[in-house]
Amino acid sequence: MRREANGNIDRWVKSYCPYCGVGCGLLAGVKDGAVVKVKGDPDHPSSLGDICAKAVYLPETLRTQDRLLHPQMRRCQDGPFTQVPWETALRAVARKFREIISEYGPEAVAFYGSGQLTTEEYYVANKLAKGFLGTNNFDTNSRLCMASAVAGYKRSLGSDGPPASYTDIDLADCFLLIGTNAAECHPVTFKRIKQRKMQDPERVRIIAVDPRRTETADFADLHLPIRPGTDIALLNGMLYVLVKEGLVDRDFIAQHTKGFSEFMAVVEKYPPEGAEKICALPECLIVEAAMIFGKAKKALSFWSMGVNQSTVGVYKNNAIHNLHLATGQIGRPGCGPFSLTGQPNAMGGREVGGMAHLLPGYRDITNSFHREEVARFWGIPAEGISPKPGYSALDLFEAVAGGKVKALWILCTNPAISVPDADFIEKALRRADLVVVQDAYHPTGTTQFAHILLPAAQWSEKEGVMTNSERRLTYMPEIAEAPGEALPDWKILTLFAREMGFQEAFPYESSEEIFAELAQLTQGTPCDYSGVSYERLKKEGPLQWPCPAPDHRGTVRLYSDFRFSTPDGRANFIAVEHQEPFEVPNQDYPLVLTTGRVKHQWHTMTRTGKVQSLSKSSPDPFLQMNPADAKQHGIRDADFVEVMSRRGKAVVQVRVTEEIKPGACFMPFHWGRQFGFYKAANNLTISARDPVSRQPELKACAVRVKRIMDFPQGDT
Ligand SMILES: Nc1nc2c(c(=O)[nH]1)N[C@H]1C(S)=C(S)[C@@H](COP(=O)(O)OP(=O)(O)OC[C@H]3O[C@@H](n4cnc5c(=O)[nH]c(N)nc54)[C@H](O)[C@@H]3O)O[C@H]1N2
Ligand SMILES: Nc1nc2c(c(=O)[nH]1)N[C@H]1C(S)=C(S)[C@@H](COP(=O)(O)OP(=O)(O)OC[C@H]3O[C@@H](n4cnc5c(=O)[nH]c(N)nc54)[C@H](O)[C@@H]3O)O[C@H]1N2
Ligand code: SF4
Ligand SMILES: [Mo]
Repeated sequence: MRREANGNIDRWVKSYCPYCGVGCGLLAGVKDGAVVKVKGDPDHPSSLGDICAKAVYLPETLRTQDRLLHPQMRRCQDGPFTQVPWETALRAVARKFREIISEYGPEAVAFYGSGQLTTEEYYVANKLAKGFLGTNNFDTNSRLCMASAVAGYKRSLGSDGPPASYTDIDLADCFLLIGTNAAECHPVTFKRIKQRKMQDPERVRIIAVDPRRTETADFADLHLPIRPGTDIALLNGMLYVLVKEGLVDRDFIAQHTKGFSEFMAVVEKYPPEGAEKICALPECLIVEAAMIFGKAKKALSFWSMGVNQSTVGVYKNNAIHNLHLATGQIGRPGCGPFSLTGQPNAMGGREVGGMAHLLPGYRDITNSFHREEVARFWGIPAEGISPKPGYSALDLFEAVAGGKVKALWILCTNPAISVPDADFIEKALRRADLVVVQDAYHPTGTTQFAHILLPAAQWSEKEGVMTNSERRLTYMPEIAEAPGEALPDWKILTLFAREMGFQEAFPYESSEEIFAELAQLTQGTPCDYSGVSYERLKKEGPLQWPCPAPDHRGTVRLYSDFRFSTPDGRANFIAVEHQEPFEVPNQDYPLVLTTGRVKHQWHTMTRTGKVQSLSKSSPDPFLQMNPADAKQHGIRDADFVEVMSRRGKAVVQVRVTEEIKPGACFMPFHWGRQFGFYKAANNLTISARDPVSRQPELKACAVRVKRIMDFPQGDT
């Protein structure tokens, strides 16, 4: 028998993966008080024991040389840091915040957070900013990630919230994977899709829509390599075919939706031969995709950044919903539109109202009734919450650069690397009077711009709750002690709130108290989890919202009565038209650059970058180019090239490959400037954004590529 490799583990503790929104359950193996091993938790209903490599190597990311262990301060952004006690650091931030607020008003201070905070941390930050400091300037990296999906759900279905569940994968016979490389970015969900396909390979069909032939597309029955940014033309084209072929569900449309005829007036403009031209895709593939989807008994659509990160990101979402509404593929087992959430708790962030235009419980800043409800709950006057939405992520950095926002507190995100147009972001950070960075590590791309550094406890060193893509809440325990003086983010925020004089509203001594408060505030809202408690999550395991009572078992599927969250219960068809990306290629910048991820790196690499086993498969950024484009530019495989956009430059090695569509090129964005100034994809990207969701177009900007060095061929 193989010796159990876990032989010398003292105990196994159930936890939750702090990487992607699949939200796998983990078992953390503890030895001498430290997490030394991670494996899948077979009892977790979202992952059934499965995990991916990133989670396996979590222990190596915990006690690294560059952990930020103590609060530190410095006079100016170029000076040396001095270690200071917690009280000194928080008092200094509070003093500066008070000064700025009294001179320029509360809108001159801001927080920029992350979908990797726990729900409790998110809630405290949000409550502090919106209810007590009087600024709605609390936005997060979700703006770069799920903002278009949130707005898309609201417009089409009346409320945010993915309607389906992972169990629907086991029942579906058609999968539309659009703008998602789930095989590399949501591997455990993708594996479940793969298993479903293998169970019934003849009947189950997978369609992948991506300008690149990714690992995901490679497994699909049908790959549609569209020109970047043309998803709406494709989806409208598919709808055109569905209508002509009589594959729409007229009863469903009549009983449960509205706006179909206005919508059809637009769809009429997209016969597949027209869509062919816009998408640069053979007409027959569009017809084939429509026929597969239309004939499916149960169709699920999954999407992520190829859809959301676009100047028409919201409309792309609406186009996906249109497809499901026209075919009645929603609310029943095995079907539905299902956005794949990027980060482990981007969903929780939405529940606490963690964006500049939202309030807890899927409430809106601009809705006076919502503001009153929340204000009453927080014990402040109704006018205590400003009716004006705060700055959304990119608008926030612009406000900092323009001197309108003077103090910026960044927590659990690394914008110097992850926000488009890195030059601009650095300029903005340099302009601020106060930059506070609360991270687990130092240096990072962003800590370099901090005046004050606050050391955060990270995964396994703090407790909290997170919600995954399928609306499932998992409790994450504190397993090991945080190193140095690092504190959980909720604790840091609570101490700061008290320093600002809000002791009564921030009495929290534990994360559990915060959760209980929030749970109560969700009562009667679409994301009602007033029936969830730490006690239940620990005893019964993860639960899916809505879960409105202590004896409620949670909800697998939304809209199973086909009553949508709109005032009249009908879902909205939304007529959407194709629009080109903001920056179209021309003679000077002839290629479209799209950016994204590789399998074994996580975002800005503060964690995965330190794991050799993960980094060796992708040690450096690269540029995928189609052979036709490469030839035209005199570029061969493995040459080094300079990639130029109107905003900046990157230098990378080229991979010449048929895997990417002619006219497009791809570069991963994980590498920030500290890995080498010109390794950063966000030197190139554009901050153009969707007018509704304010999400930036990280998937398309115009570039030119020039060979600067042959790949050394060697003597042999
Ligand atoms: N390994 C790994 N996994 C991750 C992450 C990570 O950093 N590393 N991050 C997590 C997070 S926060 C997120 S948001 C998700 C993101 O997960 P994904 O969205 O799957 O990842 P991306 O690589 O950003 O983009 C997906 C695909 O969109 C395609 N695409 C580009 N433009 C278009 C277009 O116009 N239309 C269509 N249809 N497709 C297009 C790209 O070619 C790319 O393959 O991954 C999560 N999981
Ligand atoms: N070009 C391009 N740019 C992109 C994208 C793209 O596709 N293309 N995708 C965008 C998307 S979808 C996303 S989600 C963003 C992600 O971008 P970021 O959020 O900037 O990336 P991360 O590396 O995940 O940053 C998390 C930070 O929090 C720290 N951290 C980890 N755990 C904790 C903790 O418990 N507490 C605290 N306080 N800190 C902690 C980490 O060390 C790290 O510095 O990138 C966006 N940027
Ligand atoms: S699939 Fe996502 S949630 Fe699951 S182990 Fe991998 S990174 Fe973690
Ligand atoms: Mo994301």
